[in-house]
Amino acid sequence: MIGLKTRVQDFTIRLTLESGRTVEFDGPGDITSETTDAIVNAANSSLLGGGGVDGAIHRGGGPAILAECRKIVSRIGSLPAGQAVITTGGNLAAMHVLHTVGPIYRGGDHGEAATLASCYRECIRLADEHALQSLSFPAISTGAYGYPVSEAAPIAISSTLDALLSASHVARVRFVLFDIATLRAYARVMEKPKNLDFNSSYRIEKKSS
Ligand code: AR6
Repeated sequence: MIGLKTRVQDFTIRLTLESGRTVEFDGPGDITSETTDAIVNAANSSLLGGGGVDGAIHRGGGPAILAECRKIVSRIGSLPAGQAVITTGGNLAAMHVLHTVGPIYRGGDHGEAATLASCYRECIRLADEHALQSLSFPAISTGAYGYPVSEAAPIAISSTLDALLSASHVARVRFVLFDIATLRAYARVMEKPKNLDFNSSYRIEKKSS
């Protein structure tokens, strides 16, 4: 396991804000291998596990994550869509897991965009509250919950950039995208970043390979 924590993580595209904070887009990749302070789980309201990213995180992190989720459930009942909670990362390289529940896509006119944006904002706010400096996101809601990635990607990026502007500790956010199609959808947004709902200055680098 030595070396895991010091592994240099790669990026395909990197956006740097004036403040020096960075947003990296990388893939195809498995979020359970990330060495950021926290990784984000696309959970469901029961917090008791599932398939996709959720299954991979619980398998990789072991029973300590589920034990903490059960304690949270006994306190709050269930986690509403758009909110986030924090647990240990268990056996994962990341110290923490931020569990958030994305919206189930029902055509796009049921408040899905606002709920999805809230997931990204709440995760960054919670990470910041815990003085974490880095976190990695999957493409929340774009698997079992059916959100078209071409619609979800600009929301994920805009809400993340917005939340970063008011963060005190979080300085690095990674989007770890599981397959080529998802990575391409994010890359397409970054080809025309002026279309993003975001007005502060930034610079963009692309890996040359
Ligand atoms: N690393 C990064 N991304 C991944 C990984 C991984 N290891 N595995 C899948 N993805 P999903 P949702 C991608 O279905 O749509 C669960 O059962 C995947 O390709 O994991 O928010 C929960 O318990 C897709 O692009 O999450 C809920 O019931 C993205 O992650 C429900 O699914 C999200 O796919 C949540 O559905």
